[in-house]
Amino acid sequence: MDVTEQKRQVGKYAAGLVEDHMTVGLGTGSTVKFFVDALAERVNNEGLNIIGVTTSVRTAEQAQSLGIKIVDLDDVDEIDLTVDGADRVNKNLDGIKGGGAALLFEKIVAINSKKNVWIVDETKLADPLGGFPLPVEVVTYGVGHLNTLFANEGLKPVLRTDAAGETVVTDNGNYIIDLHLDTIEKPVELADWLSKQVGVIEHGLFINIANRVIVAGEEIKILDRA
Ligand code: ABF
Repeated sequence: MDVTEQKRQVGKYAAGLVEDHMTVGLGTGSTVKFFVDALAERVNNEGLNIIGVTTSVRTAEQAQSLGIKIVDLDDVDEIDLTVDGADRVNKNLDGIKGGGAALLFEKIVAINSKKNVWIVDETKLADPLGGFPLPVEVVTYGVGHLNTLFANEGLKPVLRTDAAGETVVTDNGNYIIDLHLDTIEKPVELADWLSKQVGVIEHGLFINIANRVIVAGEEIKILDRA
């Protein structure tokens, strides 16, 4: 099964987890795109009655264009279920997220959700975490100095630019510095250190957040947090 088919498979599977009257967190990324498509089909064909809270402008645009009602996070008391993607997941169900530059709103939505489910293709599993740069969302002012601090710590920082070479600006008007680490042996320690650095808004280490990870394949694998 190719990766695109895997993404479609788990996207559709996750849409089946959504129940009537749920408030649903809608993540960001190419796998979640399939989830939102499948969820919209249920809304439009089965009359599934839900409201959505999104993690990026692009997910909001997709969901609204397909007829899913979207509200602001502050319009709901709590989110019943958030479905999101991930760039890497380890055996503890901790992950690297932010490849899509949406990590800040993803983490805000996730911590306001009763349950967080990640949908991933098989290529995302990595223990220890690694094989994908760790995104860090930073304020724009003094980004050069923060980059130097990361470099001096041996974190191999690269300010994220787009295909045209323009600096990527997040939905919240910030920059992303990607840390090109080989493996992350101590994610909790690194997360704590990053959170203490002045100028860091949020990082892409999602520790103790996912309750369940759905892994695509010939047989879908369901991994639950112990
Ligand atoms: C999102 O899912 C982002 O955090 C992450 O970059 C993205 C990766 O997943 P996909 O491969 O589905 O685009 O949550």
